[in-house]
Parts: sequence; structure tokens; C-alpha cells
Amino acid sequence: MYDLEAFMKELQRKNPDQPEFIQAVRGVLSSIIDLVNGNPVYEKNRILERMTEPDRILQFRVEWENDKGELEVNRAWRVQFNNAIGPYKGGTRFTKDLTLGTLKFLAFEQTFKNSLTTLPMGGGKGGCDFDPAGKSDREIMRFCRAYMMELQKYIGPDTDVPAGDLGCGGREIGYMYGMYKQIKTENTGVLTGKDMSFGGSILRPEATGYGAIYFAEEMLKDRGDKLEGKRIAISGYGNVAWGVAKKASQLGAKVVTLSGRKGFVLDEEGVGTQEKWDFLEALRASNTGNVEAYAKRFGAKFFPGEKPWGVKCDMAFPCASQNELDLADAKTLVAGGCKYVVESSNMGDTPEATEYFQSHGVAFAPGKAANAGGVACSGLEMSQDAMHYRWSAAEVDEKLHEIMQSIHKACVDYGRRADGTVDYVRGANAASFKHVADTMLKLGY
Ligand code: 2IT
Repeated sequence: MYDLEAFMKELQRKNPDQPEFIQAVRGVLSSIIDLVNGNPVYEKNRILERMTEPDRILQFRVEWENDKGELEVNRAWRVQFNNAIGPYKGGTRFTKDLTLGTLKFLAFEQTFKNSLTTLPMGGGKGGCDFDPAGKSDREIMRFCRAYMMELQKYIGPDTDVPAGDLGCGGREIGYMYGMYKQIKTENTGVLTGKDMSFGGSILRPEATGYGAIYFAEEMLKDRGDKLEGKRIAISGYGNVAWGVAKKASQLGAKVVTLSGRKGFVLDEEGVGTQEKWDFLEALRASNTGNVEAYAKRFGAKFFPGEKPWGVKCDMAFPCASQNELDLADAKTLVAGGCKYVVESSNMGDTPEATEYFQSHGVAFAPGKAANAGGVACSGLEMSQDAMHYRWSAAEVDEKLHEIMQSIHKACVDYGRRADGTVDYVRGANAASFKHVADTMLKLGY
């Protein structure tokens, strides 16, 4: 029998400076420890010890020249966490304050998320403490090429397939892929999130947000409810927020907020026109996070220094970053009548916020289930690259839709409560743990 507290104490001892990683592991294990202990084979095979230790971590130096001709030095990592189910797969984060602990939490979560997609992908994550804010296009290009110069030694289409994440979008993927091709003379699609002109999948940029909405539709259906007419608050302004706003409005809901580094925007008319979506796309590319510009452009209200969760809404979609929504925010949302929280960022809610939602009748979907549409579409991009073929938008959309429905079904299968509601945290963690753990057993050690 695993003793959860003793296990966590040892994990903490071994990883003293990685609070987010500890939080992610506790989040998974506390919801399924009975399942783990229910099958003695897991402990006998040291499954928890093996699943909480990455297969390997690569750390490297990135050197590049800025526009002033000065040399800049950054630290980068690739965490190859678990490849039981398939090649390591996961995004690349470029943020100034990035730490190995953050990447370990993301790679750990990614392993579970990817297993839910039904596609053969293991879990990984990488990135660099590079700050894209204010960098020129040439600087971004020189940095990306230097980053790939080193990373290419460790990745491959059947080994490890990175994609983008915060601070790393289509432009950065393009520069990195260009370097990879020059070094390897290969067109194997080793990165996903590529532009469609050189091997990318149609709908990949939209997929995380669209997937979150498809998942939300299933949650609503399960409660005999529907998306149409719902008032939605979201945080963030990037790729995920953009996709959520687009799909939600296409399906008759109204997204009324956005947020950036310095505050949030309330747009009572809804973020629901092509012009607004295009504006968001440009804002994302600018790397400034200045959503006040959106408020100015469209005559919406800007609230400096505040989060959007005080706005009355039926549904909330955190789409920014980890731990962005805390207990106080959860209380505000519940008091305002919010009934659904669809975590579209990775670990966007603190454990206390999650617990508050769960104990107050809110249907709460964790990121590893709700935001899996992005990596699922990356998996579809890998398939298309391997086949040297392209599916149409309708084909990709249909596959994405089916995958999100099957993730919802897995959550229901493992998470249905006695009162008929669904514990999505338990459901997502149990289904994915079983998939990864049982695969590891089949592979021996
Ligand atoms: O957090 C995520 O799932 C991503 N950043 C996407 C990863 C991917 O490989 O597409």
C-alpha cells in the first residue's frame, strides 16, 4: 500500500525547489490513490516512483546575438518525461522566469493529457528563460535558430516532437523548423504547429480553444444544458483565448472578457466578430499582452490590475497560465452564479479553488482533459506528416470533435458520482493513470 503523505514527503525531499511539480503530482495522486492501492501490481512495480521521475532531462546553453551586436546567453531544457505510449510530445515555453520545476510539472501533466487523446503520444515539455517581449523579428529568429542548433541533437519524429506554448507560436516554430531542415536535410515534421505551407495541419492554431468548447458542450449536455446563450468569462488573450472566443460565438454563446498582464477587458457586446479575432491574433504576435489596446479599439471597458472573475457569468474559461485562478476568485465566481469552469490553461486553478468549485456544485474540468485538443491536433499533424498527406478542415475538425467527446466519455466512465454528477478531476486522472501505468507494466522495466 502506498501511503500518500509519505510518498509526497519523499518527493518533496527530492525536489525541494519545484512547488508546481509537487502540486501537479499531488493533484493527480490525491484523486486516485484508492485506485492505485486497489491494484497491488502497481506498488510491486514501483509505478508511482517511476511515473514521477522523468525519463531524462536535457539542459543546454543558448547563445545568440542581439540587434546591438551583443552576445546573450540563456538556459534551456527539454524534459522527456514518459514515452510509454509514444514519442515524447509537448510544447515549448519561452518566458523570462521559466524554471525546470515549471517544465517538470508541465511534462508530467502532458503525459496524462496525451494519454487521454487516444493517440500514441508520450509526454514531454521544453523551453527557455528567454523573454520574447520587445524583441525584434531578427532577434527572435537568431534565438530560435540557436535554440534548435542544440535541441536537434535530442529530438526526432519518432523520438520527441516539440510544439509551441507560451511565448512560442507559429513564427517561432517556423524559424526552428527552418534550422532543423538546414541541419538534417529532412522533412519529417519533427515539430508541430507548423505553418500549413510546410507541413502544418489545418486548424492546429484553433484546436486548443475549439477543443475546450467541444469538451464544454459535452459537460453541458451531461447536465441537460446547452451552450447557446451562455455568458462566458475568459482570461488571457493568446492562442487559447482566441480559439475559445471564436468557437463559443460561432455556437451562440457570448465571451465578454479577456485579460492581459496589466488588467482585464469587459466587452459587453462579446468578442464575437472576425475583426475582433483578427485584432487578437495581431496582439498575440506582438507579445505585449496589452489588452487595453483592444478596449480602446472596440470601445470596451478596461479594468487595470484586476482579474476578470468578478464579472457575472455562466461559465469561466481560464486561458492564461498556471495557478491564475485562486480560492478568492473561485468564491467570487460561485457567488456570481458561475456553474461551469473549463480549465483551458495548464493547472490554471489552485488546489483550493478546484476543491471549492467541486464542493459547490460547479462542473469543473481540469486542463489535462479540457485543453487536450491542442496536442490532439498536433498528433493529427504528426499523422499527416508521416503519410505525406493533408486532411481538409472538415476532416480535422471531425477528428478533433470525436477526440474531445471520447475524453469526456473517459472522464464520465471513471468519474461519475453517486449523485449523478461527474468528478472530472478524478475521471481524467484515473483514466489517464490507468492507461499510462498499464502500458508501462506491459513494457516491463
Ligand atoms: O500544453 C499543451 O498541451 C501544448 N502546449 C500543446 C502541446 C503540443 O505538443 O501540441
